[in-house]
Amino acid sequence: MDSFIEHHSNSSGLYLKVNKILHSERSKYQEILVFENEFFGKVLVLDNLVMTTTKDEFIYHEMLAHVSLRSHPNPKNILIIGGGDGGTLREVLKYPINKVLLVEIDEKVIEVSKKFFSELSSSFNDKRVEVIIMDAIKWVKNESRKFDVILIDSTDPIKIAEGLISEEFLFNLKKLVFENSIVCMQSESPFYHIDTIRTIYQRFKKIFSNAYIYTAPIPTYPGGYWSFTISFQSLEYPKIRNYYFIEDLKFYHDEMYDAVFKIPKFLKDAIE
Ligand code: AG3
Repeated sequence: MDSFIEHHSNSSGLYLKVNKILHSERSKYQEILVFENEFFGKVLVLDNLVMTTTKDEFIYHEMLAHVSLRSHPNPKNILIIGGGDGGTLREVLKYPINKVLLVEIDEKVIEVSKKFFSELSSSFNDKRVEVIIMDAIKWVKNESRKFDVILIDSTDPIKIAEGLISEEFLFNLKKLVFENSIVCMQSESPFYHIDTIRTIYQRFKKIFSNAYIYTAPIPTYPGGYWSFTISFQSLEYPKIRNYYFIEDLKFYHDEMYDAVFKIPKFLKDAIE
């Protein structure tokens, strides 16, 4: 294999030259591939979809974690659904939290990340982290702990992740939130997955009482442009509610907080 292509539609996609394949296996759930690309560094691919790369992972992980964590007055207990590469975990641990629980379906993703993406996965060694290897859709049915912030860091909502945007799952998840908890889900590309975004947005609004969308540029994801859907529940609207000092940020900073919620017209029109 000297090149990798992720098809974004029948006539477009992302091309990456493969310098070297570092790992390739079929886990119980999916095809896992890690290769080296000169420009993006190491690339993690699940079922032919690019999940993260050394060069641009900071954008996705910072934007998923910090917009939510900043919005809560005092985030102490955090839940991450998916996120087996450890990138979101790394960002969450930059806060003075008590505990973060990560529920990942595929332990092989964690293993592979520990081996090839130590800059993401070293966070698994932190004492505040608990990992449960289980399908979150099943797990949520029997869980009763509550969380201040819930981050859903999944693959595209097809195949094994499809159920994570279902009403049933989101209703079950609601048992695990306090009135002022924040729930945020990665919600795909405004260019390629507008129907998915609308579905997530509408369901969030219905189940968690309000929903907002914010976006970020992510070079290796479809359209180079990504969305996140967030609910503030009784907190009602986006606002920075804590100013804990956080180190080592490369993308997110507080001056951009309000701006990321100003979404383009085509996206605004499409979700309502
Ligand atoms: N999760 C969202 C990646 C979706 C990318 N989709 C695609 N390439 N079609 C990323 C997991 C990183 N923690």
